[in-house]
Amino acid sequence: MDPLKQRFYEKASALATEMKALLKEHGNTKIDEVTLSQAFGGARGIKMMIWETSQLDANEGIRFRGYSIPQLKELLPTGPDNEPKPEGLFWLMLVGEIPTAEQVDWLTDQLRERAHVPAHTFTMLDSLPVDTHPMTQFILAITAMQTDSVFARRYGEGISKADYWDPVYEDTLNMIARLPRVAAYIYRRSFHDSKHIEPDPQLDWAANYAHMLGIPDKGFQSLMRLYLTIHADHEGGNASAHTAHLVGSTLSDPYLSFAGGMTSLAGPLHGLANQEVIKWIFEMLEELGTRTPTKEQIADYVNKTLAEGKVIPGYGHAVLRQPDPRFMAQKRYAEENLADSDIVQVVWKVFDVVPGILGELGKVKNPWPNVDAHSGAILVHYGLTEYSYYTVLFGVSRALGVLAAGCWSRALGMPLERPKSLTTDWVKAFLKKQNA
Ligand code: AMX
Repeated sequence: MDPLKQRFYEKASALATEMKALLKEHGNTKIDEVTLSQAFGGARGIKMMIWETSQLDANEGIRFRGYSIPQLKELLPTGPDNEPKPEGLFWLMLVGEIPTAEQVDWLTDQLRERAHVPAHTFTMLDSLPVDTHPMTQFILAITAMQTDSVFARRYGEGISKADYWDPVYEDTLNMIARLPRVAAYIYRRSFHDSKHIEPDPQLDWAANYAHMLGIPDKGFQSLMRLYLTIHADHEGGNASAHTAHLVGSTLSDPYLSFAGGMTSLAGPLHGLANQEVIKWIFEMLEELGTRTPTKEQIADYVNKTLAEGKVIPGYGHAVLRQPDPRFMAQKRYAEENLADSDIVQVVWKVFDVVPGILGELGKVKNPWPNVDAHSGAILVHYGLTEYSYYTVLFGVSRALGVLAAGCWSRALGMPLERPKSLTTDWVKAFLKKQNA
């Protein structure tokens, strides 16, 4: 058994035993109560799922196994630059331990060895119209690779429940290894005449993805290490993670459950917001006829967007109540590396203007920027201007978290997820009975 798999098995077996004992003693302990507003309002805040890899605090933001993003920057092994390698974050999320540089190198090698994408995936992609949205291509490609699912094969052969975690681990590593190749292929066929770039075996996972996208700048490799780390996980309740968790709970294999998660990420209120932000900024600059708008001009444009009944993309969050630390990490990166970029400066001015306006509306619970408010401007700086591709980058990163969490779900024997739904008539009858 490989060392990561062995460590995961030890950790998961210990927690599975602890979990059984905990439920035996405290299974009837209440951890939450549900209001009608929550039932009608998108289940906000209801504690109803176990997700080991990360947890979100409304004010502090995301912590991966207890570590904040600034702490990870200090603790995780880095590339030749000072940015952490996402492989290290995956290790941390899977086994709860900060890996050594040697362990991360081992994982990079593993991913390199497992990176072969089945040929029919490319044949299928090439059969699609070239202007098919990159997220649609990504979801189809993940689904096409499902023919290689170790879990689906072993389930068909008749595997014991106790062993589910093992082929799920194999699918997880294989899929993470393959996603950069597939994602880069989609980018090159969509925007660069299908002039594909072979992987570079000298590079780590994130840098190799940057290389295959065709952006040689070392700064872009460094950005990709940061980008693929900070987008990896955001606890279990967000739409993409929750969808993957729900689909996986039916014992649908990791390829199909991750593809399901990506269909959620492709929505503009979730991951697609990263394309919407830069589209909104470009449209604003076009309408104003300048690349250096004043704050007053931006405020007018924000008010116009709101008056048209639209949201300001990149702002607001269902859980966060402060500027997203993932936004702040990208701001820090931009301040250190590309403070002169005019688009980056527009993002910073928007940050000065939007929270005040959204706050004034009185209904927006979080007027602050989320992760998607900054990423596009940095990508534009490095020449990745085709914004319909941005959510694919997010998706490649999100694989690290939701697939690691999927290993835990199967190792802990998590059951089929099946909450209760109600009709409005049921609610009315319930209230009538209560008030009688
Ligand atoms: N611009 C305008 N109005 C906003 C807003 C924004 N950025 N954020 C919230 N609101 C509005 C809501 O539309 C809602 O209006 P309504 O009562 O008329 O329907 C009201 O404020 C209350 O919403 P909320 O409780 O503050 O937010 P929520 O939990 O319902 O929704 C989110 C959260 C992210 C969907 C919302 O803030 C939004 O639409 N933001 C813009 C899209 C975006 O950036 N999404 C990315 C989120 C991060 C991610 O998943 N990648």
